[in-house]
Amino acid sequence: MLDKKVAGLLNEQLNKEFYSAYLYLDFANWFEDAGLAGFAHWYEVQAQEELDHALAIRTYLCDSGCRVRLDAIARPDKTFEAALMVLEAGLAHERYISASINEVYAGASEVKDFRTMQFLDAFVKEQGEEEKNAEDLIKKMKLFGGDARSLYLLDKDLAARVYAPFNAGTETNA
Ligand code: OFO
Repeated sequence: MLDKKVAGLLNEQLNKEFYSAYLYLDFANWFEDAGLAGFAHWYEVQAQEELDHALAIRTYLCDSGCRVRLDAIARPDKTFEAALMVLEAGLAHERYISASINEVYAGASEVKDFRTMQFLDAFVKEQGEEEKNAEDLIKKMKLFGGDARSLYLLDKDLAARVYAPFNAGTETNA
């Protein structure tokens, strides 16, 4: 059985992961509308990964004897005038999620819940990678986004992203 506060923090994180999936699908919709199908695909894959994160937390909570609560998912309400703004919002969101994961980790550490800390290690690592991916996208857009031909090639490049299931060591991802 998990500490009540740790279980609550994990449940909140689960809902944030569902929101992340929703947000990235909204980004994908923006790029579809802008005619950049490769960027749209990239964010669709990202949304799938976010669902993996949510499901991994759900499995962990269930396996720990906790009742999972699903909250309403807020409607992504940002409007963007340029692709770079979308990418920058993506980086800001990843930084927010990293801070949130760190808070859950700190909560687990406070009550010496080493099992939960170990479970979260994969999330801490994943956040590092996702922040870097978001930063790289911004750099590429700044380098190539101003030229139509280069943007076309970058879009093609992003269309090649392959979905790789997240493995947090839970049954969902086995
Ligand atoms: Fe859930 O991986 Fe980043 O946000």
